[in-house]
Amino acid sequence: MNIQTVVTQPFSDQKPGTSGLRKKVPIFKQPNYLENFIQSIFDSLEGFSGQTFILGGDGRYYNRQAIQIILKMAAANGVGRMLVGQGGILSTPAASCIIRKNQAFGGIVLSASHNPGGPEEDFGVKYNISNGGPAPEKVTSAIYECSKVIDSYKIIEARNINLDQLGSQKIGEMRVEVIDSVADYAELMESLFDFSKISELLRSGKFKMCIDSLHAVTGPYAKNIFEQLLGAPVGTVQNGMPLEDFGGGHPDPNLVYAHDLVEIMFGDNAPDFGAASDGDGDRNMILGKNFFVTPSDSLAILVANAKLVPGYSSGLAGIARSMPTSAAADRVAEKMGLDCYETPTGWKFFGNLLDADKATLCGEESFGTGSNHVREKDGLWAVLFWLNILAARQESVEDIVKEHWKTYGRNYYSRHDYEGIESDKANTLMENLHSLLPSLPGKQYGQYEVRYADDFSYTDPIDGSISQKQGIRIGFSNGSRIVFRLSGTGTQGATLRLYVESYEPDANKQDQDTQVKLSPLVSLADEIAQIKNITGREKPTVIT
Ligand code: VG1
Ligand code: CO
Repeated sequence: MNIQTVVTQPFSDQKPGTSGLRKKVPIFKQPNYLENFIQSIFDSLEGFSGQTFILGGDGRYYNRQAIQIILKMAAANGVGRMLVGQGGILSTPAASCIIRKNQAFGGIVLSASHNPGGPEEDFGVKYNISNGGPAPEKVTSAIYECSKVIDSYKIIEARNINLDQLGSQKIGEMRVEVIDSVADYAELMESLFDFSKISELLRSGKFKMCIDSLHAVTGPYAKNIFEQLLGAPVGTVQNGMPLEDFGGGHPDPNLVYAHDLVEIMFGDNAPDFGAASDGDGDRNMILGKNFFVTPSDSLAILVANAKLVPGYSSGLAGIARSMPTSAAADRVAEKMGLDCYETPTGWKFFGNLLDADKATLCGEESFGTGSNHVREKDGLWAVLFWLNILAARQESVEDIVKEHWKTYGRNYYSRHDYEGIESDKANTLMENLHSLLPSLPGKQYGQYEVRYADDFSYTDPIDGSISQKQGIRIGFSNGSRIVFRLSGTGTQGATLRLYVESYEPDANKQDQDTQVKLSPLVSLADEIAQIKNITGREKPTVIT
């Protein structure tokens, strides 16, 4: 075996964010940049010699090259066996599934999720631990610490592996198994949902749906599950071929970036059901005929209807949502007598709750929903959950949501993103807000009286770890709330996220336009945080 030890110097910017290390491709392609980070992962781990790891990505530009480098480094670092998705493809939830199924030591997932791909766009690396979930903060901090002092990395001199051919190959002493990217995941889905009932619905001819994979990783998964296993007509999955640049699009399933699907679902003769997922397949957007389901409502509806789904019909241990997610799910949990946990943004915070069986379903406002079946959020899982509910209830998406609001009240909800603002302006805005916090409680702004104002801090109920500064929340006495935080996944400047929520229990007032309903709160958010003044932006980049 020809192991080389290559001398290197640390890069100062390899601190993982909300979900892994994300940078522009030219940064990742600098000599030693990817290598340093991968070596830092191995340096931070103990006891992995001879063990199994999982490797794959969302197929974006640089995926295949990075995989070849990582395979050679893994072999040089003593990994025993590496399972790689065919063609280098693994969706984030499939990677989680495969780590768990094979009791692997961990996995490396190459993705910048919903960020664009291409030679000048984004690339990313995430490390997942043996439970299949994103590395918790203590692991990512350890990786970062290693990246600051690294002086060499190990790599083996070997031929490239053929990533397209299924089966076992060898690099040095390490076995590389190229595996079917879809099979294990599809099998898991089949074990959770009533495939025969869903299939009946999809074949009935009375129900039409459209799935948009946005030229990202879910294409092969969606085609296999919906068109082959469930018998939906060929063509149900659109933009189903993963492309290195996602066809020039932004693989983010929201009303702005999934415009092809939005046009179809809000056009004449719209299908009954529509869904899209993101670059790495862990997000979902759910649409009905001329109807958008907010992700926060979606979580609440899945919880309320879980008894209709075989994998969850025996009951839920509890639920969890990220702090900026609306309280819609809390209202269901309260009625059902379930514990409801509020965590910081990012799926890594759900891992301990899922492992300890404190929560069964989890969700984030950012189009993320999932359960204890894996340790990542899962886009197609959410689509199947919805289809299972639709097949069981035989009602439209819109009727189900409106019925839900009648029972539990409606949490009007919206997120306003200001993307790519200058970092120092974003920091000034957050610092100003921070210093205002003590003076806010009790203050009256028109009809709104501030009940609390704080910077969210979370103590993990399982391991006691504390995560501070997770977003500024201002709550009002009428149940409304505004939240401010800076994104931890962007690669250019800063992204300010403003989350606005207002609760409406009166069934006669649940049909208002969301932006109209929330506009007084949005103005108030601007008044308190001085968004326009400080950022110079007249309006947000994306509203969902
Ligand atoms: C965003 C979302 C967050 C999500 C994260 C990763 O983070 O707000 O809810 O968990 O992306 O999702 P931020 O820090 O930019 O707000 V994904 O689909 O990128 O793995
Ligand atoms: Co994602």
